[in-house]
Amino acid sequence: MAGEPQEDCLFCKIVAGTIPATIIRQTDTTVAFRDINPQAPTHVLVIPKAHYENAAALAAADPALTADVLREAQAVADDEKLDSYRLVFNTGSGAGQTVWHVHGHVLGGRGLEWPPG
Ligand code: IU
Repeated sequence: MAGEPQEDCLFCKIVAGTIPATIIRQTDTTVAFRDINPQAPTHVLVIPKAHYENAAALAAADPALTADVLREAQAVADDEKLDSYRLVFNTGSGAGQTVWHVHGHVLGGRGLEWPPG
């Protein structure tokens, strides 16, 4: 069923606490944790606790939860004292998505070039 935990999903396991992560924020509906392979001084992933494959699936199923994720991304930026940051939702393997549980990358703390690679 949409939103239900998936047995083979690493981020569902982080939500469940069965694999480790450096969690920096948590709400009833979301978790924010540091990326294990940081690409910037601040690199935090914000995820809904519920399992959706990507941002579009999340938005279609649960607009309020989508807003929770976006609000938490800003809260991470505030906590990290970032006055600018990039929020990225890689969608599809061609765009670099490797984990199929929607996650927003909050990247900041250095200059970020445009266009991205
Ligand atoms: P992507 O957009 O799907 O490529 O992002 C997945 C990210 O998840 C990537 O930056 C990994 O370094 C990160 N990550 C993590 O932080 N902890 C984990 O246990 C695993 C991946 I697996």
